[in-house]
Amino acid sequence: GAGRFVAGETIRQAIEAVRTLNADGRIATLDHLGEFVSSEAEAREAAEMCIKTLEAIAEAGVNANLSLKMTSLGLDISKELCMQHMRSILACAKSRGNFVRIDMEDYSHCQVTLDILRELRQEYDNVGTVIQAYLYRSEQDIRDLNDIRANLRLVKGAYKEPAEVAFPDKADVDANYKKLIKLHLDNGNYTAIASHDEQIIEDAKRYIRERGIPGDRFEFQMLYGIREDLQRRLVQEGYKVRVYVPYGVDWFGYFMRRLAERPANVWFVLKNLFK
Ligand code: FMN
Repeated sequence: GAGRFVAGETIRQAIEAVRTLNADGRIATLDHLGEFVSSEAEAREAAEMCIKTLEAIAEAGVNANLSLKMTSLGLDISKELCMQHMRSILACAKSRGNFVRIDMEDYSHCQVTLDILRELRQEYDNVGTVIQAYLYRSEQDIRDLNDIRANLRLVKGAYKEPAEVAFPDKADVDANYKKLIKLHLDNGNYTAIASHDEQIIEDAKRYIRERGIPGDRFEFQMLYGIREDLQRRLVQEGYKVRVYVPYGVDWFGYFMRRLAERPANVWFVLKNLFK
């Protein structure tokens, strides 16, 4: 087993992890790991896994939606191929009354991701994506996405990006993050605040309280196994908390990014890699 940060390798194990979260009031988003797709056949398999996951969620009756990475659906092979897979996945989600979040990957995929979101939103309303506060362009993107009332997860950003496109200083990322949360909330659009940073979370809570923003307009999100104390505390305070639950055999990339974020995670990564 992959251990503390990954919910298991099978859909069944992932659903069990969601059940446990649901039991104490947390909801979930399931992500079938698999980023390194090089063939059309692998992309099709990944799309089928997304559909199986949506069906398993519906059959189990658990409270979870789906997160996915479009590079795993063949985005680097062809945009059209990826869009076809997205349409099948969204049709399945729609028939099950569920929602799909497109994770944001590195900067080279940012524009095409937003283009695809726009196109898909003409046919489906149950899809959203992610905006990264470390990118200079993100404020304008949020303003532009207001015309489709985009449902966005806002994050700091996890990839290594050059100073040409992203704030190099953490303080600037944090300040921009707080600003973007307020901007998207003020526009009246659904805002998922995905962070383990208590300073960011407290700032968002204060703003939400001051403005009287209704509870059906936002949620907090955290990664499976990280800051469980904070996850539970927010639930106790009455906030909606969604936990990102990765599962599957291809979890190496997931661990490597946790490591890149915080070198102190190295022992967890090593322990989990060789367990
Ligand atoms: N980072 C991305 O670049 N793209 C994503 O799609 C993305 N999704 C995330 C989903 C969740 C639920 C969380 C908690 C984080 C996600 N991140 C994503 C990672 C954040 O950008 C960030 O690297 C990480 O949360 C550490 O920052 P923090 O101190 O705000 O938690």
